[in-house]
Amino acid sequence: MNSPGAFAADTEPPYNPPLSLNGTASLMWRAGDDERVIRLTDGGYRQAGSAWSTQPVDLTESFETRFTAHLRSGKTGADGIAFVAQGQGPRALGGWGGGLGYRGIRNSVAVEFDIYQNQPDPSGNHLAVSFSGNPDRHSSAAESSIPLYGKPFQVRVRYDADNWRLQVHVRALTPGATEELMLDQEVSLSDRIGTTSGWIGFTGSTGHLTARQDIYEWTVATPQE
Ligand SMILES: [Ca+2]
Repeated sequence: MNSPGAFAADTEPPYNPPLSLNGTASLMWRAGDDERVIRLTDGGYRQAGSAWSTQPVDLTESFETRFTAHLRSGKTGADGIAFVAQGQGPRALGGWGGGLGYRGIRNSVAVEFDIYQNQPDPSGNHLAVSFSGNPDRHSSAAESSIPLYGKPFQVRVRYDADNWRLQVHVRALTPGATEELMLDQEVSLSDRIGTTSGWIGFTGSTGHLTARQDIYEWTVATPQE
C-alpha cells in the first residue's frame, strides 16, 4: 500500500515524516534526546496552528496512529487540540478559540481533545468526533477518563476502513495506567471527507485563556491484525 507508507515504520525512531506547519505551529526538539515535538500553540492568546503530513494518505485503508499530547500552562488553560483527517490540503488551518484550529475546514473529520467548555461542549475535559469543520456539533462525545490538561497523555486512534469504525483510546502516563476506549464512532473517512486521499495531522488553538500544546512520539502504521 502507498499509505500510510509515506510514514516511517513504528520501529524506526526518531520518527520524522515531513510536516507542513501553519499558523502558530512549530517544530522543536525535546531537550536531551532527538525526539521531535510539534508545538501547535506556544502560550500566546488567540492562536491557531496546524501540522499535516506533507503527502496525502489513502483514506480507504485502515490505519492506527499513536501520539503523546501535553497541554499545559498555568492553573487553567484553553482550548485544546484535535487529530484531523481532511481533504483541503497541507495548508489547511481553521479558527482559534473554541474552533480548536479546525473550525471551517469543511471536508474534515476531527477527533477533539477539548479542555475548555464552550456553549455546546459537555465539559471542559472531553473528547468528541466532529464532521465538516464544525466543533459546535459533536457526532459523538465523551467525558475524558483522565485529565487532558496539565499532564501528558497517550492517544491511540484506530481507523478500520472495512467496517467504518474510528476508535479513540487514551492512557495516562502514570505507572500502571491502563488504556481506555473513549470513542467508538461509525464513519467512513473517505465518504465524509469526499475524497479517497487526504491529509492527517493536528490542529490546536488558544483564546482568552492560553496553553502550550505539544504533540510528540507521533506514529502512523498499518494495523497489525
Ligand atoms: Ca471547547
